[in-house]
Amino acid sequence: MKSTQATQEEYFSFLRSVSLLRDLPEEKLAKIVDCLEIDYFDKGEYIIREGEEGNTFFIIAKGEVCVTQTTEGCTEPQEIKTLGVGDYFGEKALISEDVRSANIISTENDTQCLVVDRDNFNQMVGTYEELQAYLKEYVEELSRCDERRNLH
Ligand code: WNU
Repeated sequence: MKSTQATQEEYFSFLRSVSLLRDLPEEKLAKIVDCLEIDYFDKGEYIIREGEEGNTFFIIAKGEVCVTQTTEGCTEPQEIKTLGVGDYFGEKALISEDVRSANIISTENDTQCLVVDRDNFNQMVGTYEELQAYLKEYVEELSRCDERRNLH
């Protein structure tokens, strides 16, 4: 990300406020700020599509998104939750080395996401064991949720 130092500092302190990244060392966080992309989405726009390949991890900096997923016996994907500022998504495809497992749709105009690509995600997570363990467990829990949802 190329931006003014003021903006860099804003993103730095924002990222520090994201619970997942709370304990990351200073230089790691600064590195993430350096390689961030910012993406903007309008209301109704798909940020992630279930079944597609994905190589990015997202942190919501502004706005709101909803998570929907194909459910057995339903013609339309079902809404499973909404996420807001400071929440993140897209880790599952990166960690499970699988396609996207749900849709992520912006529910507001001018939703802003900080986007981390796979290489930087791996550097952020890979060298930090607690974070890796936490996310891995969370992703396994999501798989169990998916199964349960489709078990009727
Ligand atoms: C769910 N099932 C599935 C969410 C975000 C982060 C964490 C929950 Cl740590 P992806 C689609 C994304 C997926 C997840 C997100 O959707 N997601 C879920 C579920 O019940 N995915 N399969 N709930 S919100 C959420 C925990 O980030 O990653 O790359 O793309 O598969």
